[in-house]
Amino acid sequence: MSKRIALITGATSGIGEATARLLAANNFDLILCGRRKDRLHKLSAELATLTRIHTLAFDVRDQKETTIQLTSLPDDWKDIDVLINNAGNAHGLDSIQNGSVEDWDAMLDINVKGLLYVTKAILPVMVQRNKGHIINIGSIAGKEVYANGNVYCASKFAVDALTKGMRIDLNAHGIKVTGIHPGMVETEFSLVRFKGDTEKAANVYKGVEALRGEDIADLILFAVTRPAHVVVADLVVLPTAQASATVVKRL
Ligand code: NDP
Ligand code: 8X3
Repeated sequence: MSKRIALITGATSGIGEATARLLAANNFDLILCGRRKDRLHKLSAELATLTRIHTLAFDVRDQKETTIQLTSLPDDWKDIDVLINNAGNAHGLDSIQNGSVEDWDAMLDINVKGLLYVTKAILPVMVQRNKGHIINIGSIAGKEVYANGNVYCASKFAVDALTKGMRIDLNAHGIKVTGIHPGMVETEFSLVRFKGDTEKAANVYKGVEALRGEDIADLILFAVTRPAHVVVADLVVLPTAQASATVVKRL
């Protein structure tokens, strides 16, 4: 199969970074996105020995900037085959009565509206070509609500609904849409959720062999390498030690 182009949001860390590494080694040219330019440049330099890399630094909350960056790609980067909507985070873990509006805005603006802004900018070319594949990274938090998860869960339930809606609306255009919903993955996720508190972040994974970014990258590679007539619609993936959002066997 000839090389395809994949765009990954949130490629500077965790699941996105692991996916960039795996796809670079598996016949994909890559557009890597994130806000941290230093990390984008470092990853780009590393992966450029394997494939063509283009980097874009922007904040998915900024609709204007997102649209400008994604619609002014050079001609040889415009035909994006795979869009991986991965950028996102939890901000805070508070009850609804104690939650901060700033955290709520961050989660809804990044995880939901940011995903929509990116998708809107990429879709016209996919629709015109009548082909493409969108992978949305949801979460077990988009399948089950847990204590203090409120707005993060709502944002990931929205990702689940948008994934289903996209699959229906894009059906006529032959565009595949996949939802991948991980449980605990040890990345910078908890560090962001707890605003840089390394101890709280480390406690989340204490006594558990959590998933790694590479485990999710593996599923993404599986989904994007199925034959043309097959779409992986919806995947929930948990560490073996996790039975649900809150039932976790710890050593
Ligand atoms: P990380 O914190 O390691 O990575 C998050 C990525 O998102 C970073 O590359 C970050 O890049 C990017 N990002 C965050 N905010 C913005 C923004 N405003 N604009 C552009 N990019 C942004 O976490 P994960 O790899 O774990 O998270 C990736 C996805 O997986 C998220 O959607 C998360 O909700 C989901 N997920 C994670 C789970 C986990 O347990 N870790 C479980 C289930 C789902 P930068 O800061 O450079 O902009
Ligand atoms: C991250 C998984 O359940 O820790 O989406 O919020 S959870």
